[in-house]
Amino acid sequence: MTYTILKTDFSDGVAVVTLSRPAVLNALNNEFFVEFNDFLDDLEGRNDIKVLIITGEGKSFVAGADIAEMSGMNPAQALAYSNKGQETFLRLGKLDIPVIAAVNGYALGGGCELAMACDFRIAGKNARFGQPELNLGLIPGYAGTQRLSALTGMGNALHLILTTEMIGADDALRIGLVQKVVEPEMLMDEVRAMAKKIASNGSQAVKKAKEVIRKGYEMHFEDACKLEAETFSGLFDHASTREGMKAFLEKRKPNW
Ligand code: CO8
Repeated sequence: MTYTILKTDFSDGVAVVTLSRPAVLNALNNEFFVEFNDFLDDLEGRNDIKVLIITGEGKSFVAGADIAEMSGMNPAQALAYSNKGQETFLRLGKLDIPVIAAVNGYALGGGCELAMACDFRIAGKNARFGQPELNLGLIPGYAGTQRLSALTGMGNALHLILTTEMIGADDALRIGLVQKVVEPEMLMDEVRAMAKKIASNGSQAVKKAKEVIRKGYEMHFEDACKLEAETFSGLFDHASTREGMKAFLEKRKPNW
């Protein structure tokens, strides 16, 4: 499929999608959501891809929703746009493969929200995070109020959203917004290596681990533990589980 805003690359079981509107620091517009949903439809139809990486072109991951496009909206249009963004970002958590944000620069507003919707985030040292919506008389609209609290705690969410302070990668790491900080020029190599490591595991177990962590997070603890035990035991029906344990005992690499 050809896109105008997205650049895609598929190799070694890993898909990389690069947002490319560098003239506006990859700001998210309506066209992005159309293309990105098409891309996700395409991805859901493939079984050769084990991990998705999302990144941005140039000096920005994503500098937020496109303010020029948003400025002309009335409340009904803004509601539809917020809903569209929330639904799209929710799809990332529901994908059965892991999604990694490779944050290469500004991740602001909707860009920080996109990164937070991924399963985890790896940042270049030069990355900058923030929710500057209050500067525009707005609040976050792609679930940033909720995901920032969930990932970093309510105090950090209130602090970042109310002050609109932009933080660097090391501070993002300190509050748990990102999981690892790397040299900017090594970002894609490191994230690809991480993705390949994930892809080298039994794909059924990778999918189930994501599913149980994601679903369990929304559940009562004891119900989530039950889900874990059921899923754990269900894997014993899979040849790949038998192979994983057999390979260990035979001191060789599993042949999934
Ligand atoms: N939207 C549109 N254009 C943008 C955006 C954006 N979010 N960010 C940058 N640009 C444009 C600039 O206008 C500029 O265009 P031009 O060259 O034509 O003047 C170009 O990108 C380059 O930007 P700068 O010259 O400003 O670059 P700097 O390096 O000086 O500054 C910053 C970089 C600090 C990132 C700065 O561009 C900035 O502050 N950008 C806006 C950040 C922001 O406020 N983001 C939040 C937007 S609101 C949002 O995301 C809400 C999400 C929920 C929506 C819910 C649905 C309704």
